[in-house]
Amino acid sequence: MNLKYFRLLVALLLVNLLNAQNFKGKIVSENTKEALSGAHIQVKEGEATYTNMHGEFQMHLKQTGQKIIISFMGFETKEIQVSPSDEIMVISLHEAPIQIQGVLVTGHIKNDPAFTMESNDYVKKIVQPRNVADLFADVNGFSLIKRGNYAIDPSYRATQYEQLNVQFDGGTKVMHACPNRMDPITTHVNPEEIEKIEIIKGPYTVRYGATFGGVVNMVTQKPSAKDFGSSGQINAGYESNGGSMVSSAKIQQVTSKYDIGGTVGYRVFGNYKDGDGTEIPSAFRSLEYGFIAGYNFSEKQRLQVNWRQSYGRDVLHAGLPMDTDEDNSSMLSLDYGLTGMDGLVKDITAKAYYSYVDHIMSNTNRPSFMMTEALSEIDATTAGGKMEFKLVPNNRLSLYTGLDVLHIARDGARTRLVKRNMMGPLPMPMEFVDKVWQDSYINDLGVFTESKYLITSNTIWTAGMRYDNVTSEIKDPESDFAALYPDLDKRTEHNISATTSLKYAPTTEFIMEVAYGRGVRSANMIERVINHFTVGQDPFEYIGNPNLDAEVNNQFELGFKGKLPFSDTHTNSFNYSTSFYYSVYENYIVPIIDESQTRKFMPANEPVNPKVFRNLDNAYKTGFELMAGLDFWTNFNFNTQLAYVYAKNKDLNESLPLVPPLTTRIRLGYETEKFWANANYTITSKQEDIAPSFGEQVTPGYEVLDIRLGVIPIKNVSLGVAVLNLFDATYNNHLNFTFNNQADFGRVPINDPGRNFSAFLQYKF
Ligand SMILES: [Cu+2]
Repeated sequence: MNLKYFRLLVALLLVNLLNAQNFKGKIVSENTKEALSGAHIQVKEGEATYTNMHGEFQMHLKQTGQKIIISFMGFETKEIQVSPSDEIMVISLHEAPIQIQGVLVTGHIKNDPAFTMESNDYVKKIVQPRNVADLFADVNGFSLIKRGNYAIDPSYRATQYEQLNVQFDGGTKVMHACPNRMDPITTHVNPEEIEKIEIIKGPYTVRYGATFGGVVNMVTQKPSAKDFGSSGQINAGYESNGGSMVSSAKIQQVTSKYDIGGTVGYRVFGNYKDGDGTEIPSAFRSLEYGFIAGYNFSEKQRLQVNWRQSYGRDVLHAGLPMDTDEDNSSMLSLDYGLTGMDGLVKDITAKAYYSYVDHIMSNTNRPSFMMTEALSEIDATTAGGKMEFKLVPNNRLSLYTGLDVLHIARDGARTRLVKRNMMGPLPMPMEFVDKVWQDSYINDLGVFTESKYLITSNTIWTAGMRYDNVTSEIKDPESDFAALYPDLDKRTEHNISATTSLKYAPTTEFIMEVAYGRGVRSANMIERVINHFTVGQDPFEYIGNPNLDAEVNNQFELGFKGKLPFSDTHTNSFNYSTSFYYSVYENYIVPIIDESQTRKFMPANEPVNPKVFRNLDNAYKTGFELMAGLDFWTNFNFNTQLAYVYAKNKDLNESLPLVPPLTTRIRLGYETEKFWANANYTITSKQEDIAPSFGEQVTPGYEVLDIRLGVIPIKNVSLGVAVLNLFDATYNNHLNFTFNNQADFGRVPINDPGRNFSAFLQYKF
């Protein structure tokens, strides 16, 4: 480095030091006198900081009588005038009426699980119509498994489906009915309602249900104390590629005693075109509405009820053998919270929910319809709940203990009308009925205890353990399935999972974490009971295996994140975070070709031998995520992110399926209160580590540039415009399915959308 610059740097650092802190404070709860760590302190039009683990902070005041604003989640915001002083000023905050937010990540270092990550605040900076799964598209480590434009599943670090514990609002689940996953949990809520997405990167907590790979919690927007009175909003959006329209509205009334709110949304998506102008069958329509009401018995006690329904219609799935005629889902949830009690038990929270999905799909518009008309009518019921106690035996130790239950039941059949065989049309079509789910259920009863212990003032140790009692039964087996598994009976599994982690935060601007988690997942219903259906990415028939052992993930992780401010105001800083992980799997569940079995449906078709789900023992996964960013010139930010996964199935000597390629994201943004703009450049590398036994092929790399602008032209109105895939690149992600049973396409991967202009308008009142 040039000596002149070095001197300048030293001088700058010295100026920072000379500008030393002249105000010290401590933030405590008015009620409990407990120190509050992570509270935000902002000098009006100036510096901002957070309290450390003792609730303490210090800052520099430029003059006497400056106003500071102190805010902390769960407490009322306080504004006071302060002056430079040598004394530590103790400031108490008044607790806000409790709110059941269903959030896992609060920003309180002492309470949050290890290795958490939060997505952006979607509600504030919304610029384009979205699917829920699109919300994951720009989150480091996430990829999308696409079968078209509707049935999109998130994949995190090559972990997907039931390997991820995907939920709403801290525990509510809606399980899909369709064996082809045409209706994953992400399709049952209006994406404009999602406020943020929280991620726990591995099985590092036992409090939110059995977790194999990680927890994904989608937090929906709820009425809060911030918006007392009546308010609402209307949203409308348009996308040029497909001529798609979305519209939604929301109204709410909030008082200190109760709050009620209602939402409704309607979406019509057309078939999109890829970069070459080829139209991809992917259109759909959907309607959603929801209702939420809360009642505060006191400042410490609240009950909340949430009801929502969603209806999908005429959904085209380019990568699946059929299309959705109808998909209807209903969900009811109840949440109760009692907080801030005196004595050993501090908080009690309880949750109960019920959801029902019915699904109708057919092959009416597909080539196979000529031979056989197929119509499936299937349903899924999910019910569950949770009760948790927070115990605080002393001021160093917190214990969370409780139980949760999850019940999943599915039934339904496929009706086939065979019109032709190899000899030609049949004089008399023949009808068959195939049991899709064979009237099955899986019940999971879990008990858990997790402790958080403050070893030193800046080191937190977490340890947790849970036991899951999983019972399953196939109540109405097809005769050939019963013949294959003669001992079919009710089955009980006992799963033990555990975690331990250390969090070290020497300053408020640096955290280092190390964690181990053992996550256990009993086989899902497809893996257990599917009977000669094509449910994979390949043309194989699949046969379930009700005797599968539970899959185990032993995951180790090391990571740190921090911030280096380089200006007085803390608005300019260098941010960084990184995580490295290694997973050793036991009893990994993989479908394997079974030469002792033969195809049941359309026996003339290839391949002749179906796949049967089996446990394998030699598989592992490793990878990392890196992020480095600069906040500069007050309103600018520059960010670069890298995510890499390597997974190996040593038994088959190939990669595990659905492993995303190395992904690099580069983002430049400008942000003020009234205007924001950003450019996202995503470089996805070629993927050569593939799973040929899964029907995978090498996927070339590609680069995509998206540009988004948002503006608040007048009060209460925000307008967003975006150009996605500006260069109109023709590409497909490695995790996209291939076209399936489509007249105009062979078995090649589905291309992603080409250039797409979009606009989004929001009016608040
Ligand atoms: Cu379906």
